[in-house]
Amino acid sequence: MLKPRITATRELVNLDGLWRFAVDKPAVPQPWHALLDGGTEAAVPSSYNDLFVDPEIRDHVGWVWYQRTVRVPRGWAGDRILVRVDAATHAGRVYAGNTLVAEHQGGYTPFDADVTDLVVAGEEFRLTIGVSNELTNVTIPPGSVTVAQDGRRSQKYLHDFYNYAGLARSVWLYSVPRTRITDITVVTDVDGTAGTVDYSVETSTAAEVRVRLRDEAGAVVAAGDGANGRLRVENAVLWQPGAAYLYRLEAELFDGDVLLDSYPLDVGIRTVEVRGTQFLINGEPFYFTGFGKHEDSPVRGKGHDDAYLVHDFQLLRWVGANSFRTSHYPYAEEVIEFADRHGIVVVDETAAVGLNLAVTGGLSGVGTKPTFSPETFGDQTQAAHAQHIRELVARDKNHPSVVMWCLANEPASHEDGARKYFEPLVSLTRSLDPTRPITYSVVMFATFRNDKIADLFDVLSLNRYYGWYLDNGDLASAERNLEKELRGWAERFGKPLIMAEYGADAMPGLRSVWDIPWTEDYQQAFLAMCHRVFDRVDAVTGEHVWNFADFATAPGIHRVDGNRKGVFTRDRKPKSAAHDLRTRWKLARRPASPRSSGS
Ligand code: GCB
Repeated sequence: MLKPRITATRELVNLDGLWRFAVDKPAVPQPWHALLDGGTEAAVPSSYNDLFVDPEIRDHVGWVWYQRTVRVPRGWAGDRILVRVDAATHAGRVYAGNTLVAEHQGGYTPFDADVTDLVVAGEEFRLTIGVSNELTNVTIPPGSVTVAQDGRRSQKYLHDFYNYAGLARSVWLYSVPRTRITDITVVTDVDGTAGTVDYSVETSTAAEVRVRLRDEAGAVVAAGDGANGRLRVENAVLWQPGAAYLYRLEAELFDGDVLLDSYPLDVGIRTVEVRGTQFLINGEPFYFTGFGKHEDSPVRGKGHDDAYLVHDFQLLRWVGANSFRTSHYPYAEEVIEFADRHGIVVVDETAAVGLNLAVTGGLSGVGTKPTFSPETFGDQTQAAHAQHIRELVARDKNHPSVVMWCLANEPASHEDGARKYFEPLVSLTRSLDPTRPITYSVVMFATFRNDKIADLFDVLSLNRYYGWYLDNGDLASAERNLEKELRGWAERFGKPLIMAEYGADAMPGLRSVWDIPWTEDYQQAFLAMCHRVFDRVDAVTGEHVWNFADFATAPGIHRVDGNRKGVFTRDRKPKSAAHDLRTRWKLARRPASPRSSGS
């Protein structure tokens, strides 16, 4: 799926700003039939929840409405005109005037509404977007709505981060030519000192395709004719972690000498491969340092914000992180593009968090119902999950920073039914993208003995909390148990292990000379303990601390104004642990530089 861009043949209008806003009231006439007139306005992009002080808006379950008037540029007559919604969390409906033009399920991938036949170049139209935050057993992520005795509806879900909703990313109006490029796929490889770029250009109607590849100085280094082909770049500059280099593929569509459409795509030439217990980028062992993150900030919730984007990447570099995981949903495409340009490696995760009813049983790991069954998460959930994977791969397949797909966070991979559920999703992902390894984040209830799906994946990403949820306050036992478990996974599967989550909550300023959970000192001692273990187990090929920053959670007795496992506070101030990580990852340069490893 191509991101809307301004080119010689395409134009783009950004629709961000203040939109009229209302929560759905079933008794009131359908809001797209008239102007919303309640006087409430909401910022786009932003989650709506924390913008207002009214709990009826914050805790509303169901549809909300955003509306604004849009003028179509007068030069667009004859083009196709589309509205692109970068994200409507978790379901969206788009109306041009009174007409429904698009519906979409899934809160973190973009969708288009074609409004060509409903709008006129040079004139205005009323654009209304409905957004629903409801999660059910057939949505990704899943959840359920409960109705209290007094009729209040509340949303339950199986993950701790707050269920922010709304138009959290940009909305665009854009034009494309009638005969146009509809998609481009590139796959890169390295051949000695040369790089190769296999390209495939899809078009709405058959027409002549020409492509050129330019280096960063703008010089043409390769060119080709036809919708598919291979470009060869002698002495290629590779895209490397920490040293991004992007070529630009210019795809053009011609009718004789007449240019019909043109689209530029940034291309990083690099390879990714799993060999034994190593993760190789450009043939070199790569050791992941970094975090599981969240799109989360005060007031905006999950709203994309370029200032936080720049600052977060500054902090990643400052602390010596070379990578992050998009826990627990695909992030804004701007984030991935930024990673492409700045050489940060990304593990790209779907929004499938909470496919695990075992968590309802607390630490016992036994839920009241099986996770995978027709009554709980069955064929319809799996179909929604498959659609998410298709949309994620369609959006992010050309990004060099994305080195691996993570299909789910902490599914009940130890339960019967997990294999039947995941096997087709693994095959689907491999058929959509045969080039990238795949992983899933393994919940603590799934051990190297009882897990039912680990052999299907290339890399095992372990979420482990020895010293926090287990062995709390007893780091000596935690150290023994963590090492025993990591060795068990390494011996049974012989695959690379990434510690995808390890972390301890810490309240900034709370200090102790003893191992007292919730202090900054304990968070430091906890991380030091984990690092000693990782350095003893060769199969560990990366460490992603949980979490980059404190983040908002659903209300609950286990959280003090949010999840405090951040190494930075929610407003991005370092806790003491941040300095320790910096010493380990950046100043000591161990083990951030590649290690050679056996099993
Ligand atoms: C986990 C989850 C993550 C939570 C974390 C915690 O295992 O994957 O979403 O935030 O634990 O802090 O409990």
